[in-house]
Amino acid sequence: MLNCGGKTLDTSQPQVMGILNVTPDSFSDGGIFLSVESALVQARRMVNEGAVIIDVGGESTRPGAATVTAWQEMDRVVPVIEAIQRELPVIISIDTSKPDVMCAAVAAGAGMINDVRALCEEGALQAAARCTVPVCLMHMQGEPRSMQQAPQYEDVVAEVVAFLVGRITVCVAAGIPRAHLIIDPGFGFGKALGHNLSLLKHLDAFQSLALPVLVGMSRKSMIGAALGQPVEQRLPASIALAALAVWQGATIIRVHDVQATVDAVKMTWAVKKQNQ
Ligand code: YH5
Repeated sequence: MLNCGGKTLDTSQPQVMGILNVTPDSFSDGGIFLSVESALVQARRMVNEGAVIIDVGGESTRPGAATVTAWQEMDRVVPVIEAIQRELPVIISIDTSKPDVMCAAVAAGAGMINDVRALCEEGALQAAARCTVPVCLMHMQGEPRSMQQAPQYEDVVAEVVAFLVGRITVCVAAGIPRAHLIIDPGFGFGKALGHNLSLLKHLDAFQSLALPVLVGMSRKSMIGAALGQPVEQRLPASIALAALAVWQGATIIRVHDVQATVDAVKMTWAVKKQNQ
């Protein structure tokens, strides 16, 4: 059980996290009210479909995406977090690397920090320690702008595990309880197809850290690279990847398509827990 700012997350069985992007390109209209309303509609739907966590992100990490200031990011995510917190019985995760956004989001009701930069930004470690909510530490090689240019590893699994071990040590030294940490190999973040496949094939290696494992593979380019499919045709493959992750011990599955993933996760879990 994880205490996510007053709401409990049961980590003894796999859970689905729904993705809620609140970057301007995810809305046709720029108006604040309209974007909060449409974010709420999406969040409601994901909760009805079985999402236990909603991951709210206001910064695009796509290669080539515009950089945003902390103020811009807060303007986008805080009203959405407040609205979800008011209405829905769900844990809200804030997908950010910026210390000021972490604090503002947690003050608005977020119960988890999801940082693709693993609290490496200036001040993020201290901010997260003061927030006292669970933190997901993700591995990335390089920076979003250039990470996919020439990802290189000698042994991708060992290197990602070693990076996370190092970040866990740094977090604990900064006052974040080990029991508040979640780890993520960072599928697609500075990884070629073979690296992503190795990480999934050996995902059980992350169990050695004895922390909940979060994975995000939904609709990602690794599927495009393996199958040659455009993003709108990646649901069946995303489901297969989610099932394989659960089979190997993943606890939180971050996805766009909640309903289909919840079914796949429940079924995989039923087989995994079957004792005979
Ligand atoms: C993650 O893995 N990923 S944002 C490209 C796509 C589809 C999806 C075009 N935040 C993760 O979801 N946080 C993101 O295909 C994340 N783990 C954690 N913890 C990228 C994304 C995406 C990118």
